[in-house]
Amino acid sequence: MLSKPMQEALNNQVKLEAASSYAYLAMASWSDIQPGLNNVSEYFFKQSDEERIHMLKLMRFINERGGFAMVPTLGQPIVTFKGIKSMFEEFLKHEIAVSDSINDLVSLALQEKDYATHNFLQWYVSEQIEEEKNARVLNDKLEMIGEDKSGLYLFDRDIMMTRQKR
Ligand code: OFO
Repeated sequence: MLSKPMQEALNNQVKLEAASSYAYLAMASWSDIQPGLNNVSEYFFKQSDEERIHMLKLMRFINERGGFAMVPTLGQPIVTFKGIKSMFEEFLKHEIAVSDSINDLVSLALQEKDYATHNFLQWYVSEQIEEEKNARVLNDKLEMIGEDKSGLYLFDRDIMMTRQKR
């Protein structure tokens, strides 16, 4: 059975995963209308779906453990970007915030001696290592490319491969 504070913290994480899904959906849509960024757009559509799965996994766990998973209210995410570079910076910033939040959940689980939740959260810990790394690698590549159009062409062409390796 989940304690009240644990349940509340997990529901906050549900909201954060939903907000991630929304944020990446906005990135997908913005990229979709930029010339030559079709694969970047596809990448974020997929990323958005993945975040929804993270949210669902949490909701099912909360209910399974005797809590009540609440569908959160969401605000509008950032929908337009100065450019591809600033969009990917937002992406990394967001993933770092999610990792911090997962870490806080893990320490709360330990504090509460809730080892079932602690065990469940390990999946998210590994997932965040992967997601943060991916976002960082993509930012590094964009940094390297700078204003080079052909570099950007290759970046878009190859971006889905960085997902397939996962
Ligand atoms: Fe849910 O993994 Fe990214 O945010």
